[in-house]
Amino acid sequence: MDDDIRWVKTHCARMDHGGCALLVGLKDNKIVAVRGDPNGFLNKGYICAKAIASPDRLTHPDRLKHPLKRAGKRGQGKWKRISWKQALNEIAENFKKIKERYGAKGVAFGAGMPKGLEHFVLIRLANIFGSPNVVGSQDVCHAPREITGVHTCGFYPVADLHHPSRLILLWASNITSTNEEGEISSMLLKQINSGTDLIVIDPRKIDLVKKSKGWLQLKPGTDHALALGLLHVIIQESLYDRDFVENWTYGFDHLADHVKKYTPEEVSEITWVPPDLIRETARLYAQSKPALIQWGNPIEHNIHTFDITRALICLMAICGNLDVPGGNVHAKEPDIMRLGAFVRADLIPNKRKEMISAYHGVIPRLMTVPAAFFKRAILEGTPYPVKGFYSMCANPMLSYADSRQTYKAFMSLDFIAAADVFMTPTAAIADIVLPAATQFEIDDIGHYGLGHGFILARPKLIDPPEECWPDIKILNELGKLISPKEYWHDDYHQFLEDVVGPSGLTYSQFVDKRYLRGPESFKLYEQKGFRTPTGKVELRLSQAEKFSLSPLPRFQGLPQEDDPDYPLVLTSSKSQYYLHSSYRWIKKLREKRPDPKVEIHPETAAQNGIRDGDEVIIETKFGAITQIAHLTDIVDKRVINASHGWWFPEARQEEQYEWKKSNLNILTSTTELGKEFGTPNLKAIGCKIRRNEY
Ligand SMILES: Nc1nc2c(c(=O)[nH]1)N[C@H]1C(S)=C(S)[C@@H](COP(=O)(O)OP(=O)(O)OC[C@H]3O[C@@H](n4cnc5c(=O)[nH]c(N)nc54)[C@H](O)[C@@H]3O)O[C@H]1N2
Ligand SMILES: Nc1nc2c(c(=O)[nH]1)N[C@H]1C(S)=C(S)[C@@H](COP(=O)(O)OP(=O)(O)OC[C@H]3O[C@@H](n4cnc5c(=O)[nH]c(N)nc54)[C@H](O)[C@@H]3O)O[C@H]1N2
Ligand code: SF4
Ligand SMILES: [Mo]
Repeated sequence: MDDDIRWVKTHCARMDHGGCALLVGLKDNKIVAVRGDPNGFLNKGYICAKAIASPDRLTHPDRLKHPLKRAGKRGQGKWKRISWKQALNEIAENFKKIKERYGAKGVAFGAGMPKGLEHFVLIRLANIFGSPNVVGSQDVCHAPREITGVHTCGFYPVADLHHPSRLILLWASNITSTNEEGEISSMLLKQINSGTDLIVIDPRKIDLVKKSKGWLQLKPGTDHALALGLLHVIIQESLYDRDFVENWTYGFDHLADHVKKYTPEEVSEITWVPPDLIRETARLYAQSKPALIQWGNPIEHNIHTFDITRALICLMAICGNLDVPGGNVHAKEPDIMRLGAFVRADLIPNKRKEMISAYHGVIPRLMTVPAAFFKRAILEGTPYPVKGFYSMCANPMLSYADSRQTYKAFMSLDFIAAADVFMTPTAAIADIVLPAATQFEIDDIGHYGLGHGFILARPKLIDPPEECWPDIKILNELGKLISPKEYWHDDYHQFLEDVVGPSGLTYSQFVDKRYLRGPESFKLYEQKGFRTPTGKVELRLSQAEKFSLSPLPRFQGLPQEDDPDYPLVLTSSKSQYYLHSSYRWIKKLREKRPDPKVEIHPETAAQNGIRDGDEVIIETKFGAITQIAHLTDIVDKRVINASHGWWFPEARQEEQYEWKKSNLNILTSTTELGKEFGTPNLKAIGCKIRRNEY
């Protein structure tokens, strides 16, 4: 070992939701090595390829290093370097001008996947400025799970991998690639290696199928039908937890009556899963105690997400798996500042009525604006015009459904500011671009606000280059210019102290401790009841009519009806080497996955004259893109699995880096949206394929 290297501890971040404890080797203000920390609370030494490559983000020659102002027409790729003072003043002037003319709600604040504490400082800035419009990716990422959970059982039921389970139902979660929201796959593997059964519910034969007792290869977008089929069997065969159902649920008879029609045979027709496999899975889930559902993102990628998540929580409940160790639990937060207080929710008491989504009648408690409604406000002025946008840690040109519409909407905005670490298709059409300092260069707190019952220390280890600033500092300084100064700190570090303050620790003591975890207590309902209007798990929602929600989970058809002109079903999954649209510019990662690949069954490929490695045109009713064929029988003959998040940093900036060529969201649309969350169909879309003949 090199004696000059100093090893320090932190947690990995911003390559996914983060969570693995790391040992980072430092030399001369540079990171020279990254390892998994064997003592890590979540990972016990595990580390992935993205984390090993993560220091390369910081030293890339093309990284943004100075504030930039658009010099030519929007999107022309011409920039002028300006000072931070000028950049912040220009943003402030534009936002104030829009506020005067259209009200504060005419400015929207956007963030993508929550990456760290800045996500909540951004919400705070919007609240203090007076805008109810924070645009997030929540409509397609976790809000359906979390908010449906709150309505059904009073909390967000998180898979508890910290205690032994008898069975894990891995439902639409490719955890060995995604480790989603800190559910680190090494924890799950440890359980399986010590005897926990695994059932995989995925249209693709993912790696973990090898270790599973059963694999349900369902048709994409039919999860609600499958879950209703499982409920049917469990109730019909009286396999449910009678004590729990009797004492702690509301509306069981309604549910029982309602699911009678979802027989395994009926459900099999819809889902392609054989009826006996549906029966066996239902029996195994009901009879293994405790059992947990590790649920993944595709349950939130179609217009029926509310029905899917409702049905899954009903399953957890009637089998007695809610809030028991090794089940799906209410993770209790440590003693830290409450989110509402941190973001100053009190300053905007009418937010729920004033935000863009109120007009569309979304489910109560959805506090970020779905992207589709945000774009309608820009393009149609419904319910009112939006003219300015601050984009941070996000790349909407790739991540919002219907990228052409996103382009059109953004090009018609009066003013856009974007903070990023690298130029992106979104930043390329902004008016001001701000260079952000990022993981390893900033003091940060991980997992705040995610509902997993812990926060992680991510201290600054090295200095950022040139003029890069932490997002929290940018927001703190911008806040002073566009809103009353008393809500902002002299030194932005105070925000970190504010969060950990109630625990009695300073930020630096928290760093020494590495993480804070809430108390491990279960079955809190036995003392206090469930935090729902009836005090019970609401299998039938008692206030459904009041909020125009369906009282019972339904099957209302496929996300998109079958269409013979588009005979294949398009789905997608995240790449293990990238985070959404990020980091195609990191050489070590690009070498591992140089192209956007689309998985096609060999027979389907042959029928369409496609060979392995061919460039393939994928076409839906909404658009066409090209990706590279990868022939594999891990997908069904009727399904293709395409890559998400592709743009080409090596392409020309004035063409926004070929954002249309392989971008999955050229194939999606916002014409049909789920009513409760404004969720578009990102998956289960009819498509056809052909070889690109040039
Ligand atoms: N079709 C389709 N669409 C999808 C999905 C899908 O599966 N299919 N997935 C959806 C989901 S689940 C999500 S969460 C969203 C994600 O949507 P986004 O969050 O918009 O996607 P990212 O590519 O992660 O964009 C993050 C940007 O943040 C920048 N960045 C990284 N670190 C920092 C930092 O410290 N500071 C700043 N200022 N910037 C930083 C990166 O360079 C990158 O440009 O996409 C959604 N869209
Ligand atoms: N490497 C990496 N890690 C990530 C991310 C990333 O971009 N890259 N993104 C982060 C974010 S923001 C999120 S939200 C999570 C998402 O991570 P996951 O929850 O794992 O989501 P996906 O990778 O989109 O899909 C998971 C699995 O669902 C399957 N699937 C596709 N369609 C369907 C369907 O209709 N029904 C069912 N049952 N299964 C289906 C796919 O084949 C895939 O194997 O990962 C986080 N971690
Ligand atoms: S799984 Fe996620 S948190 Fe863990 S090392 Fe990889 S990128 Fe980092
Ligand atoms: Mo996400």
